[in-house]
Amino acid sequence: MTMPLQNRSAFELETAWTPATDDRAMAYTLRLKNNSGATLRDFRLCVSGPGRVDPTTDVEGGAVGMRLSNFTELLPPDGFELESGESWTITVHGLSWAFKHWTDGARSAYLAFRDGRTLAVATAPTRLTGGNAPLKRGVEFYPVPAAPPAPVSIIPWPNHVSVSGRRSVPAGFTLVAAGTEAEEAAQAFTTLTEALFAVEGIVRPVSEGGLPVHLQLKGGLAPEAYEIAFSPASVSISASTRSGLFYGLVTLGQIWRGARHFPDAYNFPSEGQISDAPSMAWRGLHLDVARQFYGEAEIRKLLAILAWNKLNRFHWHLSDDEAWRVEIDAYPALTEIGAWRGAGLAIPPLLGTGPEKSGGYYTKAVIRGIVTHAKTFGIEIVPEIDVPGHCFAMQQAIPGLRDPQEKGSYYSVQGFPDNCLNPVREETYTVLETIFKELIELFPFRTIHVGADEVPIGAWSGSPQALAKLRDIHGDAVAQAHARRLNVITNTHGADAIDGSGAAVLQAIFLERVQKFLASQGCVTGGWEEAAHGNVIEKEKAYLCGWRDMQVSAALAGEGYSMVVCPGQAYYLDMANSPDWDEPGASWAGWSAPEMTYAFDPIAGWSDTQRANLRGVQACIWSEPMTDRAVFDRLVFPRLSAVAETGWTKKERKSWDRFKASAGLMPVLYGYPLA
Ligand code: TNX
Repeated sequence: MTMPLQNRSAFELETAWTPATDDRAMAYTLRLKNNSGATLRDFRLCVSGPGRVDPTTDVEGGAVGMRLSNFTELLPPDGFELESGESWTITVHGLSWAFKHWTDGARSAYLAFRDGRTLAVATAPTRLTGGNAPLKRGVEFYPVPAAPPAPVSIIPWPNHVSVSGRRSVPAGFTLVAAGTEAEEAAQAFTTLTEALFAVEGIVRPVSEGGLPVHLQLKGGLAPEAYEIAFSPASVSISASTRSGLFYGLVTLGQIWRGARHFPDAYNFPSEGQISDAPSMAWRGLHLDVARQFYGEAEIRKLLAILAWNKLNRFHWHLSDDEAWRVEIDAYPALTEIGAWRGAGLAIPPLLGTGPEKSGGYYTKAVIRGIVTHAKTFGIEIVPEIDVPGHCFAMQQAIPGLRDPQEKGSYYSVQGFPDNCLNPVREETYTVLETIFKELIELFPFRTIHVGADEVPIGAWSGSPQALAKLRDIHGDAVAQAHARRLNVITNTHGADAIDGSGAAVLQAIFLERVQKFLASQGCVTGGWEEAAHGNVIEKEKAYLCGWRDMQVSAALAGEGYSMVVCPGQAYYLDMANSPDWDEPGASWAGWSAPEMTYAFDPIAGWSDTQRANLRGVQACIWSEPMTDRAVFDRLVFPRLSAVAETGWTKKERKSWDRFKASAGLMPVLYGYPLA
């Protein structure tokens, strides 16, 4: 069919969600409207977005064609023609999980034809049947009250504040640094304020009215601790490290911004002291750049935002089923193939990306620059290569990884087939060790996160090599039981619990070897909590991220694992802000309003022994619902700062009212206003 030059609305897709009731199944309705002026025939409608059509579902009005995770082709009946001005309606009655929010449904759609051509379809956000509330995206507005609970604006709140007096707000600060550390801290703060608030001129010369700020090292303070002393004519900051001086400057910058922008509400003190130190050593943010790609500029600004929140770890999720994002010299195909999605490519459009080739990766030069930039801001970067599960993209790029005799299929919770590296094949380790060596050279923090999450219970159940190994270790019965899992779809409604299964035994073989290898290179190994299965990793050379159930994190801490806690129900910033349809975001772990994230105590009820194994806290941004940047803003801010305050401020000094009164002053990544 030849179409005239298209404008985007020649084809439109409207989708609607009707929840199940006692007497009616769920219904996900997709209505394709042809406004093109020509008859449409011989086409497939391709959609993607977080929600997934159940492989065994009933579909009215059409059929399900090719399907991979959330990419779905919908096929009209044979010989079907869609006249201009007409609509084609398909109703799907089975999904892997019920929709809850407007970002759950199709976020992109296109028409595909036999000759490989595609045509864009304008895709409206999914509507809740009967609902018409405006859909939320963009940054929530947190007004500064006329009389805030605290006289100075600081997030995270310091542990001792005793300031008084009031002076007119200085135009900015002139940094007076004594010694290398102080000079570096002054330079880092100048870079930071330029990245976040260039026009404000927080750092400025005396000739422009800068108030002198003296920076000096002083012995005896904890690594990130600092002290600030105010006097009418100057300020001085002392710390025992460069990071401490830098954090003192951040606090001072925040006080200044509060008083500068809201002079009637916030104060710039003329007397008194602040002395401060973090309560947790690891204060992190995890970002998934596989599901959606974020370019260098976005990462750099995000790192500046972390620094302004006194967060000091960036966990960079560089690989997943949907993409591979880091340049590896030994395997150029990883980025040539694995970094891109599109119609006709090895990885189809997913999670709202369109038919055009889209995606990207970080070159080694870009990574080196980002690592240095982060270090300037006191942030260490932990790269994650998610193995042995979540490897669909990697396997597309390096096809020989599968056991050649392997047959049948198993599926991951996100609906990817056979996405796990095989633990009993030497090729797996040859490839991985090569990749890790290149990563170690790029990331000087020498901490490598290896994922280990969400391996399906049927993983490797069709691999003769894996089954033979299971038989060797645990006997025939265990191997046979595992073989019976082949082609059994297990986890469409949630991740499999694999503890004690054949898959867990095989995963443990893998992790033991990978962790030993990383230790031999002088590296700490990070893993998600499932890396504890089989209890094979050396605890003193590893840490785990506890993400599902806080009891599991507490128990693992009790067993001696060093824990970073990032509970899905409160610290997963992809979860929606409320249960309402008009909110964007995911729902599998529930929802969390900013106040709930703020109030959440991740170590409530932990014993002293368990607390001794707490490394810290981490917010996690998973990117499935981040199909537009305004959604990112809505989901991440100010909950990121809420987690930061829990990591820094002692529990008894936290106050939501005080936090809320300053939250509107914190920087955001894109700055879309709430719409
Ligand atoms: C679970 S958390 C996952 C991710 C998803 C996330 C979405 C974890 C270790 N695995 O693959 O992106 O849920 O919330």
